[in-house]
Amino acid sequence: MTRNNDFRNESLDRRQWLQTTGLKLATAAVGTTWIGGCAGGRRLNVFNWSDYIAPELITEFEQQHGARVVYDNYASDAELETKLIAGGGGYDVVFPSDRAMAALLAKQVLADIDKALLPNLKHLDAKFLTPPFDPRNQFSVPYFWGTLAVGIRADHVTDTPHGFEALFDERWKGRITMLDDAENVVAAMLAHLGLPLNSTDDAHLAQVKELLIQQRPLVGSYTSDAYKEKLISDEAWVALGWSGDLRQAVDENAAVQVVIPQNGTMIWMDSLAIPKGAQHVALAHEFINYLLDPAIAARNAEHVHFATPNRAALEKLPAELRNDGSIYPTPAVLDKCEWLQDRGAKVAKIEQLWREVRQ
Ligand code: N2P
Repeated sequence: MTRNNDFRNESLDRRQWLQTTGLKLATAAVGTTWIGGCAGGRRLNVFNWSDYIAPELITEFEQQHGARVVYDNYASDAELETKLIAGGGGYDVVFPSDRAMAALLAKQVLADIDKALLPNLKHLDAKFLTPPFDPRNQFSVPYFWGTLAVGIRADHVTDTPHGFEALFDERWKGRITMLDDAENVVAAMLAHLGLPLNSTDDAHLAQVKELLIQQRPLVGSYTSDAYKEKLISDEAWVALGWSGDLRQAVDENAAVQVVIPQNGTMIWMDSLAIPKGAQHVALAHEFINYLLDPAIAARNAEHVHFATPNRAALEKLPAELRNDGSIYPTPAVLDKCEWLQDRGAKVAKIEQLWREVRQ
């Protein structure tokens, strides 16, 4: 079968969005709380994925806007969803994935974005706007996009893989890390098996479960926020991860290489959003608008090495980053990638599978 971006079961809206993105048509644990310096009585509570912003941008924002940023990290959409749905956290800005947006909107836990307060919205590439999960960008502003990829230590794994296969290689027993994320891991495994990565077919999921249970003795750890450091320190030699995190590791240690599976992988986009009940809505908009500023967004992209949806920022990036296929995959590879769909109640099957693998 061919795996492509033809979402046969999806609404026209989603297909149109994917086509508009050009991504098809191109051939198509809560971490440390860190309180920065500063100043003023204004406070912004930010809840973001780990390693997902250039730290100095927080400090600069605090200085420029006379505010104090309280910054917490998380490592999975599930963590964010649980917190917001329980009404906890007191956060003003969060970073849900496309898949999480659907779940959070269904639970009505996000506040409206006031576009009048975001003059820098105009810098976003139109192909990333009006996504199917939020067709008028009423609740979300694109932040970064990327893929599911494999990081390797090329000083040990010398026969460079083309896809996910190194994750199952007995030679790397104990040196393999997997994301601790049911939907992402199952999507990667379905892609590895040549199956549609959104499948919830029982026979397909049974194959995935068997594969993951067979792989389990090889896995050194299941982690969504420590694999970068483990690759850098040589503790891990093969890691399933998100593209930018893996590419950050390359900057720290040239022995690390990023493998974007050439037969296709999951593509995703994270957004900036404001939870309902946020206490600092005006400052949240200032922060979002700041992150959309082309110079700021370019510096952020240079640091995190995820792909920017900000057209003006992209133009500012050094050519070697704009042309880096581990950050911006080639059109031929993108054409084989798929977005995760919101599969509603069927996700329970994937969560159950994951519990059985992780028990
Ligand atoms: C950052 C991971 C963000 C990508 N460490 C997952 N959506």
